[in-house]
Amino acid sequence: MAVIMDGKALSIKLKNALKNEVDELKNSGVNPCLAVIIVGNNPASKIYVNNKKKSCEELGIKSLEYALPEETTEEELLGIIDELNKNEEVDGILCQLPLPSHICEKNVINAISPEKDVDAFHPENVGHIMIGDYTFLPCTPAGVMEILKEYEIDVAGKNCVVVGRSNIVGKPMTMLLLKENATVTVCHSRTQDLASFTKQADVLVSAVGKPNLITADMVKENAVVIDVAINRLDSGKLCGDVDFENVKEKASFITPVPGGVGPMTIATLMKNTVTSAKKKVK
Ligand code: BQF
Repeated sequence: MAVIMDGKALSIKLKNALKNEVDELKNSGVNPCLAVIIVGNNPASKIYVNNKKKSCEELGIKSLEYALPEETTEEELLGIIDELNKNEEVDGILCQLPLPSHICEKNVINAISPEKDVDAFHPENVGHIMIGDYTFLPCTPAGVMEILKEYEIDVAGKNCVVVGRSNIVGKPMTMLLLKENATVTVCHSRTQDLASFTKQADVLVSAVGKPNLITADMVKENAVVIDVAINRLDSGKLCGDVDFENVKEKASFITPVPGGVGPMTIATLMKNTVTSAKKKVK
């Protein structure tokens, strides 16, 4: 039976430490501020944006919410981003993804000033992550690395398998594991015989979005299993990619959904916002 890795508890611990940093910043006259833009009515996006606002409140970070209607044009959105780029009060800017299909995500990501890009999606920040010298951490992958650190799991020399190759999770996850000297294999929708790879994994990270994609027969005995996905079942319940009930009997460590990686994504976002605000201290 695996140790269940409590991302929720760790996120609270990290946010408590960040709260002290926010208090210190305020004492030196700097008020951290995060601007969150949401376009349209995607119900999951609304929940995520609320989670971000709530964490800002807990830490004493000011949050500005721009809830824009579905019909917002790309031009209007880019105009708001431009204003926020110029607004010296604002330390971090994020635009909640996905965007409605008439807006080009690439144009939006490229419009956010790299200095305020707390999601680390701008190509300039992606480049920094690739080189391994960066200020803004990629939120979800950095959250995963914090969980591994908390449970004293050293990935150096281990076989790590990342399932999923998105720009948001899979690719930056690969870079962070590589930085810590793991041997990393990336699997994706076109991988032939996924199980032949996952069975070799000492550390398995799944970021796909398919319930029960990872079953117990695909997992090596005593593997560390990190479930990054958030799937909403018809029942309304959340689950990840991993068949948790069966895999937990075989793994040595496993993250639950909810309460695993998700809260750590938000904690990293708060950390990036504080990092950005710190640049203002004279
Ligand atoms: C939890 C996200 C897919 C696509 C876009 C806590 C979050 C989720 C779960 C959360 C996510 C997922 C976010 C839990 C932000 C993580 O208790 O398990 C927090 O708010 N997340 C996002 O902003 O965009 C996404 C997943």
